[in-house]
Amino acid sequence: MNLKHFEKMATISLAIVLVFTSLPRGPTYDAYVVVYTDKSQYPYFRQPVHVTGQVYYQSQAVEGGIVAVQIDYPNKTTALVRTVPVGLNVTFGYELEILSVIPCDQNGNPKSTFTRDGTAHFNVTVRNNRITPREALMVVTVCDIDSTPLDKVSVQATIAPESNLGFIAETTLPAWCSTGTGKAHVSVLTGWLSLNGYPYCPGKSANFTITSGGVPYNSTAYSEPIGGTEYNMTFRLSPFWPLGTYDVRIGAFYKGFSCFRNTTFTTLTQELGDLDFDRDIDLFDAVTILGIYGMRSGERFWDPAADFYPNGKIDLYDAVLVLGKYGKKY
Ligand SMILES: [Ca+2]
Ligand SMILES: [Ca+2]
Repeated sequence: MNLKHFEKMATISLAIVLVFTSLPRGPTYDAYVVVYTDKSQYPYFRQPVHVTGQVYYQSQAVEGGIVAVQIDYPNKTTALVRTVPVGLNVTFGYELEILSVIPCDQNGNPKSTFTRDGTAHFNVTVRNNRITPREALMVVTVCDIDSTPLDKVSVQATIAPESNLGFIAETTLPAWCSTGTGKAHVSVLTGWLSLNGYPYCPGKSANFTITSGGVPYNSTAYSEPIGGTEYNMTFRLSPFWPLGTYDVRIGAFYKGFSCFRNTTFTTLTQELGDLDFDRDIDLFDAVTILGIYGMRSGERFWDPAADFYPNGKIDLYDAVLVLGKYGKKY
């Protein structure tokens, strides 16, 4: 290229840059996503955190998007990832899709009941529908019946064109988790949301049963509202999560557009036994725990926030903790 030609090219390039930067920019022509948590601060012991929001396209809240939610601990490592739909109509032609999530043993044989303080495996199959390879981050987040995250496993891999990729995720069910119907949620992302990843496709979940070693009992699985232009995701603060500020990272995908948003919430100190967070342990707290005495996880009046010695049951240990602090103020 001679110098004259270069100068001409440079002028043309500059003109193109000027034209593009002078076009109207901002939400009117872009997709964007908003996110809210139901509170900005939560008492730390096993409170539910509701994450909600909307995806906008051409200034309208739209249905049909998919939203990945990543919750990061105060130390910036990731606690959980979920992908939730915006409304019911999410049948866009996705590059990748999750074909199946099957609870199984370590060899992949289907198995749906697991014992607390043990492991649970999930056989996941993801398909690349495109004619070129795709790099994918696949995250399995396991929750108990109270939506308390129990474990998270991630696999990063290249999926060959028009091929399936299968893997078996091994997760740990802690000794304290609630028994009953748990869920394994699978997300397939372009990358971690902290690196501007977003979901390739809708998430997929599988139910399984957690027992304490005895005969499983019937419990009702939790569900989240779907429909309209809102997305919803609920999880419960784990009893052993650190106090501090958590990041809520959102990566949304709508008809070829990706968009991002972050918010935070903080967990607060709480005296165990104070069920109404009014900084004392009084008659109200005592009556409340005795009123649900004997309840098991998934039953009608079950409240994991009163399962102070977590075992999926409101029993003597929980009641003694409250009654033993009767009259205490903090
Ligand atoms: Ca109280
Ligand atoms: Ca208990």
